[in-house]
Amino acid sequence: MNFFRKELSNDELIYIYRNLLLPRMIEEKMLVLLRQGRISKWFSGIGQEAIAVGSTLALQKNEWIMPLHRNLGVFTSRQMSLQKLFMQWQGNKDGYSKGRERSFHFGSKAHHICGMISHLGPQLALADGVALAHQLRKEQKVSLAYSGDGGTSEGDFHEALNIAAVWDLPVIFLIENNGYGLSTPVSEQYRCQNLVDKARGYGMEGVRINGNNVLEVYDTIKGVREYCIRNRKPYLVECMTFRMRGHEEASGTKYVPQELFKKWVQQDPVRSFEQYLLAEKVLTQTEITNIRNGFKDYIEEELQHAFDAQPMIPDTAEELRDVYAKQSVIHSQWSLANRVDEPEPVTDEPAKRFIDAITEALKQSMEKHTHLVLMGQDIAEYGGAFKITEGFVEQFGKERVRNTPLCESAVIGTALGLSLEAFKSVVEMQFADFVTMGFNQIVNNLAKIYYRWGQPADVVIRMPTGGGVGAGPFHSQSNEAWFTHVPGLKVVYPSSPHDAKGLLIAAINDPNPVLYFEHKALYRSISGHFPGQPYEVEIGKARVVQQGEDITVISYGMGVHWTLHYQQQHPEISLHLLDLRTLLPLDYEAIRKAVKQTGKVLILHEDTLTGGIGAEVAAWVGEHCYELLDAPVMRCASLDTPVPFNTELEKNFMAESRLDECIKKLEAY
Ligand SMILES: Cc1ncc(C[n+]2csc(CCOP(=O)(O)OP(=O)(O)O)c2C)c(N)n1
Repeated sequence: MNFFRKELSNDELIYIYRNLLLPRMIEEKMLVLLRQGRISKWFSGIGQEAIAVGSTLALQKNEWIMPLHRNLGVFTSRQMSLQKLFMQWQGNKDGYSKGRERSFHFGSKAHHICGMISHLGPQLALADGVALAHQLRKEQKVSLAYSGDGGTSEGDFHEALNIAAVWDLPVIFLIENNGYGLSTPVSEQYRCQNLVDKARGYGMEGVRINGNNVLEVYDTIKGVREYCIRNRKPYLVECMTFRMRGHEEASGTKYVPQELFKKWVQQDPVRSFEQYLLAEKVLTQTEITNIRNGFKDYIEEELQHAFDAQPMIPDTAEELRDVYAKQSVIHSQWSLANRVDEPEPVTDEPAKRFIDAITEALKQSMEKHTHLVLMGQDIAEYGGAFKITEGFVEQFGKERVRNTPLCESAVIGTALGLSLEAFKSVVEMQFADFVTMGFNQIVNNLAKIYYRWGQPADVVIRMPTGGGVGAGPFHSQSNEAWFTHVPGLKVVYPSSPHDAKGLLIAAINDPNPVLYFEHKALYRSISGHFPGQPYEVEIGKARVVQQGEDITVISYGMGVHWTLHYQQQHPEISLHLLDLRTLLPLDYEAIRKAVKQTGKVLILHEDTLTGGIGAEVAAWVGEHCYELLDAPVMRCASLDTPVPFNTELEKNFMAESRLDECIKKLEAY
């Protein structure tokens, strides 16, 4: 292997060598511990260390890296505490994830390392978000994301590279091509000759290098970093390497031809560099032995601290508390000062529509938070599919009101990346139905990141939802229940203009990921009075819409309007109506009070019956309010079918068509 030291001094070469050697020696120790059953699982990076080490050393310490499962060298080159790393791998409370995450699935804000999730691909777009933050702040910085050769087949790889190219983001995408994705050879993974050929298709530059040569990696990434900053562009680097051990230790290497091991052992990154340093007389054999012995002692010492760590004592309250990030002090002061629980009739102003409330909340939030970015398809000059952001580009500029390519997953990932750099964002789904394309980012990345390693996901996803407009199965769904099952998310669903404004402002102020459902059929069909100044409606608080004596209806969204309409048509019955407003977390206190009011409960929603949020509320009422009930809890929901297109079929589908029947049944008890 040919090494070119260029301007590097002897001390710098030794520094690189030490960084390269440490992860190798840690791993060798880990393999022993694994055989002794003292750690559970290990993904080996032996043979690939030059990539993680060379690229990390080429970056500034405050530039974000999105490493994967074979990148121990990233963590050690950022000088993370070794005993804490060991505790992390043992699942100890004092590791980097309080024992909540395994192997390399953790991050550290202090070290600018973003924790991967198991799913391969989603981390790439987070690098886009970080780079966008740098671009908006005009900082001379890059972000760096890794992918394996297998990971390049994921749609997320395509989406992330495409966004970075279209938005001119300074991101280094680095592929570690080690020949296999678990047992799948690259011949069954892609058809282009080299993976770097893909760069051209995205309109970016790329280079293919020897990933086992630490100086080549270091020098290339240094140069690429300067290119990305100077030209404000992304870059693709393909590092050729080889995985010397199994995918993970238990899975073996039977499927790999022996000749490949023989070939690549000659290219070992640590041994080759060591030989080069000896030949160049940068180090003597004795000095190398001394360095190795020093590391050996260091590893043993740190390991002993980890072994001495206290055993885990689960604390349920702490576990539950750490699912959500707390509001910052400034925000919560602001929120309290501007909290309006009930609509205040404003007589000197005309009533405004539901859609105007959303626009107003967005506009006032954009004015308040100068680091808030809006992203979505056609939301800039066009104003969005429903014209909610019309005129925003003129007021806030295209940098903060961003049209996106069609790639929901990468846009949500970008939003999370922005949040790593303390930006807020609101992502508009053109229709709530299309959230399926970004589902993984929401339920696995956004929802879990705070619990896993304490990083908030300060993102709101706007979800134009619901049917009743003859739009068929893919523009009419109610999919809120998909998300109410996911710890870490908040789900809000206003039914009035007042709540639409207050809940959206609260969602944007909240540092947690919030799904904000806005019913399309309410946009222009209902109006109401609400304060002109910014205010919050507290997330997690239901509201009694009307007092009644005969039957309690617990509902939200369109169901609230169906109930009010029904009440108008049936003055002979007195309905007590509770609007949940927030579906996660639920307001159990308000539910209990509402149950107590009449003893007869009907839960009404537009969503389909089976597994809807109504099922959860019914179960809770049955379990906790049994003695308050005079009849079984009933649910009125839409049919368990997709939403049909034909207007008559759709009417028949909707819960409203069975409301009278349900109320009569309950009344008869
Ligand atoms: C989305 C997704 N599908 C499947 C897996 C299971 N899996 C874990 S690692 C792996 C192979 C990855 O290969 P590659 O991207 O080349 O990285 P390498 O392990 O070789 O470093 C697979 C299939 C996963 N983690 N994520």
